[in-house]
Amino acid sequence: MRDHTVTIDRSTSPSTITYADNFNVAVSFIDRHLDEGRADKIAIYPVGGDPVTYGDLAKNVNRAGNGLTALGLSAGDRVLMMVKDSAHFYFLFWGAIKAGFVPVPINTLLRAKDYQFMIEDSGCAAVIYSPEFAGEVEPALEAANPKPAYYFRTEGNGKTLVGLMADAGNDLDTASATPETPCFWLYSSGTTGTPKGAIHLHRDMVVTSEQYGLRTLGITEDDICFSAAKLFFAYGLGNGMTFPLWVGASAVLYPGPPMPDATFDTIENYKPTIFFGVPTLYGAQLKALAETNRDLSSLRVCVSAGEALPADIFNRWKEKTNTIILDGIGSTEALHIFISNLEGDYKAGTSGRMVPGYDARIIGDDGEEVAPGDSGQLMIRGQSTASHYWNNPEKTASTMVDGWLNTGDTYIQDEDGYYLYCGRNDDMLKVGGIWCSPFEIEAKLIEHPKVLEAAIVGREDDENLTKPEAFIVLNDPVDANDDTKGTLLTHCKEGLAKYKYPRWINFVDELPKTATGKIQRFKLR
Ligand code: 3UK
Repeated sequence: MRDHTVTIDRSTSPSTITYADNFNVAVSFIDRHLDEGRADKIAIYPVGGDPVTYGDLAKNVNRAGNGLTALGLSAGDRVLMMVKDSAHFYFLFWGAIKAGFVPVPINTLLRAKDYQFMIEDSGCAAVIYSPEFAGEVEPALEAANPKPAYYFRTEGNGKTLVGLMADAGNDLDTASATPETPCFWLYSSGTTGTPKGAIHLHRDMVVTSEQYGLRTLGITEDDICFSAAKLFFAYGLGNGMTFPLWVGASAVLYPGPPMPDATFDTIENYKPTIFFGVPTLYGAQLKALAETNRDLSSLRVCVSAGEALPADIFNRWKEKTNTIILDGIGSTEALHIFISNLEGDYKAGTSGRMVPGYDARIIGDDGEEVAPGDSGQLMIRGQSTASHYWNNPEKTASTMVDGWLNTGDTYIQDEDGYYLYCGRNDDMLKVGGIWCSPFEIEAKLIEHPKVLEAAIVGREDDENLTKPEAFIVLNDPVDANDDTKGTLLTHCKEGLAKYKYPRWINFVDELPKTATGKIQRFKLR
């Protein structure tokens, strides 16, 4: 095989992937398209900006890589990027990889103290950020000790990425690497503790793009992908960048907050064929669609991840838009979705079946695989999982065990073989000695037309026994009264096992959530 190439055999399931010994993944995702005649095809539609062809993309990736090299970075140096969804994100990410540096996309919704932690923890050589995030990034740089050698904005006055690229050449030698060389990091979202840098290898994006993007979702060159989840999430990175690039398709990038109206405008204007969202957004979009009609007819399929998609949202979306939402579970450590529904094989309310190339085990308290139909800890194995956490041998040892990744989730494989999410291990409740899934109660409450969102946490009763407590956001705040409480209690008692109804109901204006939109139940406890 030539240097930096990969061969794929699709006659097998999973696809059989063979890498050149000297393999830099930037060649597969960027340069390959020039050889395959796509130089004039649009790779990126930045909303409000000029489209970027595959030819422009390859050239600008080279310029960014040359610019970073000219700064004086050394092989393996980390480049933290707080960059909005834009063509610059692509240029910087791939330019760094092709030149032998390690990009670290960072959540742009965080605060200065989070950034300071990541700057110090990563020991990065450079921090490059969109001007929009200067208000949080610059105080972090000010406070950081040690400071990175280089830090500047993507665009604007003074030293910038744009300036660096303008002074750089169009040709760049590809840095040597192997499929197992560290390629990029992602900080895990840290619902419970400090963020951990998950180290991903050159092969990881190939695996997710091939086994999930192509084989599971069936993305083709003719698709246009639009991800409401941002590129700095592992979920968005696949949806909005690596999956379309892998097959020579196109991505629509929206730089702002993904509110329902903005996502609808983007869909109407750019006519994407695949939309990637999260359950909370689908819920908010459905609420908006009750008042206005929007043309979503370009969509052939939608995807949901990040938290379990309630069957009720699946059903209402299907009724309203005539498209299905494929729920799948992924994680930062696995890089993308490893259990998923398919267009031709789905079951609402479940995460679906294994993605080709991944294995799962559901483990009981005794460390052994549980009997079919019983719940336990979900462990998964695949070729895209992070090799380790940066500077965190204890977390690495407890999460990555003998090649298996402990997801931290409780799952059941149902009688039809679909994987059913039962909650985070730490969120599961024992009620009357029986496991009780907070998610199941929430899904029941959300079914009710008066309920917008709901969260269930464990609360101790007079006898110090844990019982479920509900925090509910109503569609209309005027319903916050005892009548509604009674209605919702009856609704739960009718639809759930007896012990599962919420013993307390609180109406709240909003639920505490992580930047990724997951409910922070620990804050409610
Ligand atoms: C939960 C789900 C039920 C689950 C992610 C797709 O969410 C992603 O990564 P994170 O590291 O969180 C991982 C955890 O989130 N979760 C995710 N999806 C589902 N629970 N049903 C789902 N469909 O607790 C998991 O362990 O933020 C999602 C692709 C890439 C990702 N990184």
